[in-house]
Amino acid sequence: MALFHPVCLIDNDVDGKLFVKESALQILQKIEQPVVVVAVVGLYRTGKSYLMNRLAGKQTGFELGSTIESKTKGIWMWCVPHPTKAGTTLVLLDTEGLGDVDKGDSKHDTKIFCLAVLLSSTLVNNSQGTIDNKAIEELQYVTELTEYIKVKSSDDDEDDTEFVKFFPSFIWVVRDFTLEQKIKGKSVTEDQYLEFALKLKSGNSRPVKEFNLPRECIRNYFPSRKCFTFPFPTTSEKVSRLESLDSADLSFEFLEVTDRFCKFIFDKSEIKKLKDGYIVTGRVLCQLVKTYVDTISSGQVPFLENAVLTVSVIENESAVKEGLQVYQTGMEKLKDSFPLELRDVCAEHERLSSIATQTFMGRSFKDSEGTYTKCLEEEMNKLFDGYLHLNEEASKKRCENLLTTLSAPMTEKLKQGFYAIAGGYVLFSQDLEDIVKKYKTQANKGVKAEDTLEEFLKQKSVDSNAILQADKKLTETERKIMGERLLHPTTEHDG
Ligand SMILES: Nc1nc2c(ncn2[C@@H]2O[C@H](COP(=O)(O)OP(=O)(O)OP(=O)(O)O)[C@@H](O)[C@H]2O)c(=O)[nH]1
Ligand SMILES: [Mg+2]
Repeated sequence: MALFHPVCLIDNDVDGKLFVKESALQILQKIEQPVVVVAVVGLYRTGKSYLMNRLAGKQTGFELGSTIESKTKGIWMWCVPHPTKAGTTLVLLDTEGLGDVDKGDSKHDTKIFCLAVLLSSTLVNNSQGTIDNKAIEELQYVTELTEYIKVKSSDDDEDDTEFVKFFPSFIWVVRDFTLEQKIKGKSVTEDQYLEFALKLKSGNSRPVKEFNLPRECIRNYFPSRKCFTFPFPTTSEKVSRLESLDSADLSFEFLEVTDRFCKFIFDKSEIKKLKDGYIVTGRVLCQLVKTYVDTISSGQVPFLENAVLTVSVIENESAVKEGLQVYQTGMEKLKDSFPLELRDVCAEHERLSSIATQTFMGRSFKDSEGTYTKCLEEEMNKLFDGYLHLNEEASKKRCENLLTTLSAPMTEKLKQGFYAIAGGYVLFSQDLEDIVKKYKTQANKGVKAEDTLEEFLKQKSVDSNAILQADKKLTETERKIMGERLLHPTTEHDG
């Protein structure tokens, strides 16, 4: 499922309130593949959209701005096939630049930042220049995360480490990096440079605490960190139209870091997972987006466990449906060969139930109480009862048809009064016995073979009785006539 262009996922309404775009949700809803979600955050006008386009392997896509006004609004999404992980979709989230003073809601940026953290498996923090105190202070939103995101609704005193189970890995990207990468005269790697910038000061004074707080937050919430320093991309005249430039116009070093950055994301960025390792597919991400945006935009604090619970309900309901579908499709096929013996229907029921349960398990999520497993079982048993009934009906019909065919000559004879003679009962009984014999030799009559025969014989016993009575009467009369003849042997001859 590839989208040829980015779409708006989360937008601002006229009052600046965030809302989800239904059309984008429909795209996510259809993605059954696991997703790697890379979100970029950072100050406005710092080349975030440009970088995301590079990740999509495209020159253009997310719109760039060429003025000083911030361009991207809300959160935009681009779903592309993962370039190196087959069967996986790469979801790129480009966010509205932070720090633009024109915004109405002072908490707007925090909300965007929180959503990026909540939805991504890799968070790219984009900044310009150097990682100095100013750059870290610009990431003040991390210090508010505990206020804006909670793990459980019950626990007041939360352990920061709980976040780690839900939070993305973290990449700090520095654009237009001009400094020499040296600490105390010694060359260092980009990662060492980042770790140096995040070093804590010792002491308990207020300035020290203020200095340490964002650093502590970054270190605690994002234990997996990586840094890339990008040099200035091109000459200053060309930089404002970067997307229309050939790679020949870009500096070699810039291209090298861009390639390394993209390769790192493709190789190391993990599939988005929920707590306990549950893999997020496009469909699950769709539920997460809905849940989180609804909560955040209504001014409430999203509880990660609640979101997981909401997703689990939706996913488990779908898992039951999917399992049931597998079962039903199989049983519908079996139905074509009804009537079957009970053991054959049962065997197929068992086989399909087990496949359906496996299908369910593949998708179910946190069904520790077994509520949905039970629900699937109950629904399958209900369907099974229906199929058993259909199998009985099919058997009954086949047996009835068979008996109608086998007894057709007898029916004709009855009509013509063939048995209405002395000794007719014996003839009728022989014919009936014949029918039963033939009936019993026929295969594939199904579960209702005995019952239907019994019912047939019950019906025939009415005829049988009538014939017996008539037979008795006729025999009696005949005997009487015979007796008369014996008594008066001449009468008849003479008469
Ligand atoms: N100096 C410099 N300019 C860049 C770089 N990357 C992109 N630009 C230019 O910066 C301008 C803004 O780029 P965008 O990618 O739109 O920046 P953004 O961070 O998405 O901006 P907002 O959406 O407004 O937050 C464009 O003119 C780009 O050509 C870079 O690494 N260095
Ligand atoms: Mg942008």
